[in-house]
Amino acid sequence: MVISTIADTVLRQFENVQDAVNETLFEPVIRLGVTGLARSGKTVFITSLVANLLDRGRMPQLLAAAEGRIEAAFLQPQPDDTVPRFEYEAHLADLTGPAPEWPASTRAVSELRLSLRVRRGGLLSGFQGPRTIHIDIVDYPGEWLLDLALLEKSYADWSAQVLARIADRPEALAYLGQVAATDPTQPLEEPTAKALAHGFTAYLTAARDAGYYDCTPGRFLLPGDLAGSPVLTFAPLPGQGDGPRRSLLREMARRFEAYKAQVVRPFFRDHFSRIDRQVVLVDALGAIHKGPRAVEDMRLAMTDILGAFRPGRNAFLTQLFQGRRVDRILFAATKADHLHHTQHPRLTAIMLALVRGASDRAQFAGAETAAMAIASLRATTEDTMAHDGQTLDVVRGRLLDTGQVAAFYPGDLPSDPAHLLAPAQQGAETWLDQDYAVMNFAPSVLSLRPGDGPPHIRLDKAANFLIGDRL
Ligand SMILES: Nc1nc2c(ncn2[C@@H]2O[C@H](COP(=O)(O)OP(=O)(O)OP(=O)(O)O)[C@@H](O)[C@H]2O)c(=O)[nH]1
Ligand SMILES: [Mg+2]
Repeated sequence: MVISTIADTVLRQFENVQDAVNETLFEPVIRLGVTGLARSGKTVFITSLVANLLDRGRMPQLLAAAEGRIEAAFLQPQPDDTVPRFEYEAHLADLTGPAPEWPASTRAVSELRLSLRVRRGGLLSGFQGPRTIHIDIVDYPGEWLLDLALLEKSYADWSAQVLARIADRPEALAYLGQVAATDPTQPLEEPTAKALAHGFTAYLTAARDAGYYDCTPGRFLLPGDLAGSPVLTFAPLPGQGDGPRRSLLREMARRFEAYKAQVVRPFFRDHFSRIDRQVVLVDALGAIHKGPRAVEDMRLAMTDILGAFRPGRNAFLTQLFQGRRVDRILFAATKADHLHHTQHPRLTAIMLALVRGASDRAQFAGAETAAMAIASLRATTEDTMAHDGQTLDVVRGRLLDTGQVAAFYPGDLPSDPAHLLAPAQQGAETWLDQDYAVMNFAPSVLSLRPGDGPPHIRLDKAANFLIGDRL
């Protein structure tokens, strides 16, 4: 434990030096992290951001673009040889082809390097030629940040907490039955361990589908190439202490520690600690649609996720960051094209309430934060319709299941987020006064003018906050 902590730190310091050398002598690199819970819109965000940085016709709020200082933008091989490349071309083809579709779910961390050749603004502009600035965009699941909390827990503590939390969830019935039929102090038999891990993974999958967000260990749902390996073949079991030698309990505890050492820590060391700018995507509308329980659950998950951005609270992270930190964090409520723009400020307010503390700068060790409602890829147009003698602000788009074009009124979001969050926190089963609908729209068929990227809402403003000051 101690040795690997020291090794992490030394590696970090070496990288810090290397980054600093690169930055001053050569070309600055901005590492932009993109995260969010499952289906929050990460892949679409990155694809559209890159497309709109390559073709900047729809980026008036990105100041360097508006001032015409970005002379060129191009994709380059990324610097990290062991990280899969973000499949930009494939995702873009999905979204902008003749029969557009949303990209498939992604399962692991991936990365893309976009380089911009930028002329300096202001006084320096006359003296220096254009510089190249690299933007390394890193896509990683928000669930992996939830794993940070595991580092501070022993297997016994973790098991006790998980078993208590899931005790009355219908999705956990089968797994709890398995646990009841297992004696953890028995000698380890691999098939038993495997069956328990399977059962627990099945519970996590069902829980996620039912709208729970507290589905850790994060890698159980997104195993990537670790699927089936011992670090993922454990599950929570009741029991005190380590259990007898060679017992199921003891081996489970060992694998739990291996998961922390070989999965969780390397992610924070190799990816998370190197991020300069972070966007956290939140599908607040999706959670509201699922109901109060999903909203409360998302709030709890977001609180945990954001814990990772307060390194002072965690000894391992403090050591890893060595005073370096994420210096800007954007909270973005995605899929805002489901709402008429008159409701966007309310969506932003709700998301901010969900990530409470976000507006409290001190909590993020001085990082600058901002909040916006965005749509990475706008799939609707706005309209106003007469309904029951009133006018209704609606959006219009092509439905994903039927292909029909429909007008859609999602419900009136409250101007005070507490009207949603309070009942959620108090355990309400359904919303009292409103039903919030979410329709799944298909991406529109696009005919882009040369120089224009795909249509979006406030993606330019988001980009300006995230990287604008460095261009
Ligand atoms: N209308 C609309 N829908 C969007 C937008 N962005 C994402 N979506 C919807 O949200 C779904 C998930 O988006 P992704 O970008 O795949 O989300 P993700 O976070 O990468 O999801 P995972 O890889 O499964 O974690 C898409 O399939 C779309 O249905 C948007 O800007 N507008
Ligand atoms: Mg994805």
